[in-house]
Amino acid sequence: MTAPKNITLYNTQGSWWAQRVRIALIASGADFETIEIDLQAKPSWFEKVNPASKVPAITYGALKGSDGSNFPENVFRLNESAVIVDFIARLYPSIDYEDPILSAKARLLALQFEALVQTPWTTYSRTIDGSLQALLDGIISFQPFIGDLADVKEFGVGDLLVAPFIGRILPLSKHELGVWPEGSGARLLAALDTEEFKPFRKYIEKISSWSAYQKSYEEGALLARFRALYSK
Ligand SMILES: N[C@@H](CCC(=O)N[C@@H](CS)C(=O)NCC(=O)O)C(=O)O
Repeated sequence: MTAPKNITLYNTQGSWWAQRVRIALIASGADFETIEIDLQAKPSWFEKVNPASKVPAITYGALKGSDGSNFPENVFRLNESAVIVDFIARLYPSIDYEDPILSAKARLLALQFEALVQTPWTTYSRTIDGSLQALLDGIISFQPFIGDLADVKEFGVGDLLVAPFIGRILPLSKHELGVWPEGSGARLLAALDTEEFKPFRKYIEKISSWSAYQKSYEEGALLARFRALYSK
């Protein structure tokens, strides 16, 4: 295959969808450029990059040093974080597990996380009477999908799809950043600190130790985004 072309990422710090793509690009070792988009004041040309007007989006093959407003019409552009990550994985296969079985397990984990944890977490953290028990039940059903992945030292596409979401549960809880009664974050942390949730904590530790994840993530920006979102 010919060498990959220049990738430009249209990013917003604090966006978890964009963080997926940042992790993929950092893990790939690609020489990519980043253009920050202020979602409160999007530039008029941004709709040309992504008609859905959302981050993340990428261009592939644009000249380096573009400010985003002046790339040629025929440059390839792509949106939707999971599709962009797949595209990057085709260009840089090393961002996924070499073992197809581990790759499939991690993708299944990401899918199950969305169904079993993401939804009850959103309800718990964004509604005043969300159920802690429903969230804990979801995590218990999710844990078997972690299996041996928490012990494997490698990382893959499934892990990076889930990382921005699983990675913020602990910091947001610690800083009580939810639309929830005060102390809800502390109650969740106390529950997760028990033996029953050891696999979940272990998997979060694995993600947190990943250098591509660490480099993709600035806790200050994440907390600021949620403080603004929740007017806290
Ligand atoms: N399904 C899309 C979701 C992207 C998305 O919703 N991005 C948010 C930021 S986290 C956005 O750009 N929203 C537009 C806005 O706030 O105006 C993906 O996976 O890329």
